[in-house]
Amino acid sequence: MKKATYTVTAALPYANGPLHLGHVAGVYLPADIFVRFLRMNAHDVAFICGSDEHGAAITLRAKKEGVSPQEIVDKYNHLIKNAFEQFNISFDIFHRTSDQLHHETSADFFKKLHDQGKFTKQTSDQYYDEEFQQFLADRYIAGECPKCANPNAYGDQCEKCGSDLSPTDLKNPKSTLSGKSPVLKSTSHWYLPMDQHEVWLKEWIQNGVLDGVQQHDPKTWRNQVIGQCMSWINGGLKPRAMTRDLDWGVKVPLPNAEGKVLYVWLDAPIGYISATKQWALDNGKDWKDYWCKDQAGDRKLVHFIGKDNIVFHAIIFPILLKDHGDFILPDNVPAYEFLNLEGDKFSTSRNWAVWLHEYLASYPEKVDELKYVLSAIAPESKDSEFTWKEYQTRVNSELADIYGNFVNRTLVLTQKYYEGIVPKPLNFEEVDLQVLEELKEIPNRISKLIYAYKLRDAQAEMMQIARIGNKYLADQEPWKLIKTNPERVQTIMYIALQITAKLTLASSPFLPDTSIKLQNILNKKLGDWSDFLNDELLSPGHLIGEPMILFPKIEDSLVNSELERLKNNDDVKSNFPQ
Ligand code: B3M
Ligand code: ZN
Repeated sequence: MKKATYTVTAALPYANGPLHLGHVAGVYLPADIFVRFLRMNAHDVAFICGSDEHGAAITLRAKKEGVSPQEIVDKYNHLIKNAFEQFNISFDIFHRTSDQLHHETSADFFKKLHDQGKFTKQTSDQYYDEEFQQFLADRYIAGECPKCANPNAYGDQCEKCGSDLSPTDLKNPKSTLSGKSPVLKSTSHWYLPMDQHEVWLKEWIQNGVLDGVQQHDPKTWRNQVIGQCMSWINGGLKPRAMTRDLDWGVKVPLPNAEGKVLYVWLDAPIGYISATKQWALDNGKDWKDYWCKDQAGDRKLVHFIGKDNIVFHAIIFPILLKDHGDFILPDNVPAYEFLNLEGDKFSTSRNWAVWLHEYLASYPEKVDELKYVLSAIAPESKDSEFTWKEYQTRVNSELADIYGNFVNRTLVLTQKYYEGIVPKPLNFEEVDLQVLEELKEIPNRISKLIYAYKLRDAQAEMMQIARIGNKYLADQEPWKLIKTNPERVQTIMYIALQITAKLTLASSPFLPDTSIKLQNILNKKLGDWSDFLNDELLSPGHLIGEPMILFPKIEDSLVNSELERLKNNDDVKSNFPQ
């Protein structure tokens, strides 16, 4: 059977501030695990990301820092890109939407839709800040949310209840530039008549059917994603402006459109396409194989996102892709809930956050530890929480005491008894056969879970291999038998080494650095999921290397100093963006 092919995207982070652990746990790490697993299974995959460099998020940040938007995006594109590299997130490309290729790609996209009559032009009165001489859309305007009464809702969205808003929905609106009440002024924009798309969207989202053809299996979509989309659609979609009166962004490619740029949520998802184009150019590929119906075949487009981005990826972008006509639609939109921190929401304004680049600067050698903990607590189906205490417990009592302990014991005893040479097994006893049997099922369970986007359970299954190994050694006690029954020890150690090899292989998507370290020690390349079909990954006579401590214990002092740092941050207000 031909292997499915994939284009996997991870939400483009705004280049207006650093990434915190909430972003990592709920988008980038799961996407990376998914992609690493696909690659190990010989799926053709492109893993696409980049920074989102337009929109009010950027210009407001620039204003606050008193520098140009370009300086802001350069600074944070760099910071974010480096943090991803150091954290070993395996994007095929990390692009940026300020790039010329992106401007061209998104302007062409808009032009094609415009020329096909997919937009309607409307003139209306919109809020305007007289002092700053600027129209106030999106985050340029704030006021009370009509749905939940949050006094600080933005003109596009209430971050408290997640409602999708327009500036005119806000009660008591104020300009976020001047803080003053705005006036109304007439302006023209191009609107996407989303109301005209309700019928096919419903059928596509609920049943996975488009134009009478089954496109995806809706059972693989998360309930929250379908639920949120249906509640928007059933609430009635409204035409949404696809342009803005701003000078920072992709210029509207039409005559008489001076001072107008594309709405950031129109150009940002097209950023996935322009990033793919750049990657294809750099690697001698054809980007159309990854996006275009005629060439991509049944390639699966998968968007990893946070839950606040659902409407844009599961409703607006699919409308744009379908209207354009050339493109495939997403096969899945795995959206994550939010991660909290020490009993409170991550807050950039209060600096109540653990910043990825700061973590990496403090603990550059603890990349897999953080990956492990974040995957174990990932907010897959509901909000979850990161605490430093739990970080310590999971590293110490799971990674160190179970995983590390098992591997270390196996490697130390192999050196001690056999000078690093894999022993020849003699008689397999019932318990040995049982362990081998149990191990055979785990890779299939991991695969099923990953294809179903249940990465948290998949990682737990990987740890199950270490648990089985640990229990096996503890029950068999080779260190006691070595004097009285050395033949039996040969078999035990042979099995323990096979378990170690399987653990190394299964760890690769979740703990890639550790897996490489172990492959080096085992002196064996284990990067292909089909290696699981081989019962004997390490043959008798094969020479392995010296053991090392994989996961040093996390001291209380680390937990205490991190808690102290958070508390101090909370006292001294940060100047990071909202
Ligand atoms: N930059 C929003 C966010 O970071 C936005 C995602 C764009 S994905 C095309 O939440
Ligand atoms: Zn609200």
